[in-house]
Amino acid sequence: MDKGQQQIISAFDIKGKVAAVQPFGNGHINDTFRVITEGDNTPDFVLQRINHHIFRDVDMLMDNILAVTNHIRRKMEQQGVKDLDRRVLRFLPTHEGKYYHFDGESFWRLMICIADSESFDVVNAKYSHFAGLAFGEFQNMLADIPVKLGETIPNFHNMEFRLEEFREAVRNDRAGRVAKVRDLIDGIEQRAEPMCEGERLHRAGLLPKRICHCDTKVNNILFDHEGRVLCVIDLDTVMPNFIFSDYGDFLRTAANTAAEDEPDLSRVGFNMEIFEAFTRGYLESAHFLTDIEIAHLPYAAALFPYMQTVRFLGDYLNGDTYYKIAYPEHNLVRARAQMKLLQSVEDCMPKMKSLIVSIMNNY
Ligand code: ADP
Ligand code: GN1
Ligand code: MG
Repeated sequence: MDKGQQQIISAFDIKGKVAAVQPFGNGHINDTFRVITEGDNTPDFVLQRINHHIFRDVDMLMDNILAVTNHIRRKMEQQGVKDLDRRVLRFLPTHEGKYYHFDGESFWRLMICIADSESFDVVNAKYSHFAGLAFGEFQNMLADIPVKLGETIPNFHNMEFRLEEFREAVRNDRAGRVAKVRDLIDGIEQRAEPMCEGERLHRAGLLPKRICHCDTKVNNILFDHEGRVLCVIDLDTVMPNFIFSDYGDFLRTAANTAAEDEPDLSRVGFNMEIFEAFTRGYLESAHFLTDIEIAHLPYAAALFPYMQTVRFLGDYLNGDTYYKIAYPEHNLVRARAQMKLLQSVEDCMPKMKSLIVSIMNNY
């Protein structure tokens, strides 16, 4: 542990002595560390450097997260849930009573590390079913949050906006990379109109925005050792959105037969067993869904690999300014893998539609 980290941690109101600080997790946005404490009486902590180039209003960000975690904790208390510090994130205040510490350069936050938990980049059907239940329940609990949450990243999952941003990246060609990705740009443009269906339905008053997590990557859930969901984490993007966000982004990550950035495209595909298990769980717990929302779930399964192709390729064209990359062509490899996943989802469209009809008929 270096002196800088020690100073940052000492800004927070915690008991116990720190034994070590280690890098933690596979997130693309924040820098995350596990803070290991001495002895068994103090929990370990998770220290995060907030990416304030992406989350520009850190006060709004932390106010949102505190509102969300307090609301969920109250609901769970009413339901008699035990072990609350493993079921909902708990952030620690600084000695000044704030929920982040600014060290002159970066913003830091500290939360309790959820003990005996696991996070995965790959899950089986059983875990996916529990994840479906958990995200339906998460949206359910937040439906009556009494405060208006801010949009921590404006237009985050607005497909029309993401396409405008992408077209600007193509026009500017800042990194001189457009010529070698023409095939991908064409694939994006061919699908642009149908992929903006969500925004059109919303303007026509047919599709509501509800409080969603908006980053339901499978590694943003912590499971216990039996595969049950303990806690939904990474709450930076909780905001009003179409439920498609939470449904689609989980499938984008969990139902992919390969990694998000798999270079061998023959390994990338859409796993219908995971699709079915997650969809069953989600439909079991998300009782509030309208017929239009349910009918568009297969659209949502396609929308997220599509949106992610647009976002990864856009970042590649801009010279890799948004996502952390591990090697120079990483964003292009990610974009190609997401396009391949999208093609595979498109092939499964008829099967997905009939499966959803049959699940709904059996309720
Ligand atoms: P990012 O926005 O960069 O994805 P996350 O908040 O998702 O950051 O944290 C990155 C990883 O750290 C998670 O995928 C998870 O493995 C681990 N992690 C984060 N918070 C906790 C926590 N409170 N308890 C246990 N593990 C955590
Ligand atoms: C980012 O923070 P992380 O790694 O869970 C991104 C998501 C993308 C995802 C792609 C704030 O998620 O929107 O879908 O990478 N988060 C933000 O893997 O942009
Ligand atoms: Mg994350």
